[in-house]
Amino acid sequence: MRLVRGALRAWRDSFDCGGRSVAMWFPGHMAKGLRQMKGKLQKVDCLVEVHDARIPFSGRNPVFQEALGVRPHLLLLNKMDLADLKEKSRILEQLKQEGLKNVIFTDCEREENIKENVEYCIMVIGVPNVGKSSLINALRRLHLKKGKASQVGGEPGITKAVLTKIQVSERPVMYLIDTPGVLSPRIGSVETGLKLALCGTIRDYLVGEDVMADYLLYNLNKHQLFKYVERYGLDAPCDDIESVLKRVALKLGKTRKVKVLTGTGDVNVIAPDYNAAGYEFVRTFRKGELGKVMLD
Ligand SMILES: Nc1nc2c(ncn2[C@@H]2O[C@H](COP(=O)(O)OP(=O)(O)OP(=O)(O)O)[C@@H](O)[C@H]2O)c(=O)[nH]1
Ligand SMILES: [Mg+2]
Repeated sequence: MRLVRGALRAWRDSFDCGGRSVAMWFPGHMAKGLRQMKGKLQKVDCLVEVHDARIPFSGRNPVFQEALGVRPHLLLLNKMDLADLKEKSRILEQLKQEGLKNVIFTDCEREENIKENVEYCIMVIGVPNVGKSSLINALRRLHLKKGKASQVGGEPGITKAVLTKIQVSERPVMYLIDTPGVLSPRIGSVETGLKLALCGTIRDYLVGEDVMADYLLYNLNKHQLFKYVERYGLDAPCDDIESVLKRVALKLGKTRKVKVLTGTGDVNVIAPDYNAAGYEFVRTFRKGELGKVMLD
């Protein structure tokens, strides 16, 4: 009942990025990766661009189209298990208007959702941490029953160079080329940057855990995803990040003892560790435990 009342409350309907600017989010290995990708293009029949299904429109790299657009292009929206796809047809229609007709949704943590490809040598491209290497490993496991060929990890920048081709199927013989995630050198807006950061595509410290946690809270409330209320023992949904992180910190024991000097002597007070709480909040969201989202 409390939740329903909360849901009728007015939440922020836009997010104040507080005068932040789009920081330098384009490390050197990405420029090198893009050069290597162009160099391999002659041997490639088709491109598979992997992107995060929670942000089908935000943060895709236009440079891929400019530099590699001479090959057929398939857009694979991965991590569908974390995305709210109620409006899938709207998303597909809008992508079609942008010229993207070949779009499939996948979940690389569960193999049955991986569609079969019929090409021979395919380059897998996309922004960091969307699941390019996971896709290659999952296809190889599925078709060849073979173990991991490409390293996977929960942080952006795991694959640092264009790898040699990896076989993923026997009939037809098919190879995939794994590539490093390459971010757009021109990220449109701070909000796009925040979406990319929440999806784990940009390193957290470049954006700041505090603003990411606040942007997450803004999104959860906007979409009335109130799982966080019960999980962290709040009385009702709340749009104030400091109050929420305080509850997160107390619930998870992320607190520090701080000595406070008063007129009558020193006292120890328990102070919440807001940074640690913010990190936990975002990490829990990334695992899908605060609900499925659509950030675009
Ligand atoms: N929930 C969910 N997680 C996924 C899925 N696919 C990949 N992941 C996770 O996403 C993270 C990134 O996966 P990678 O395969 O390393 O991503 P990448 O695109 O190769 O990343 P870079 O090499 O850094 O560009 C890992 O923690 C994977 O376990 C998926 O379909 N669903
Ligand atoms: Mg990788």
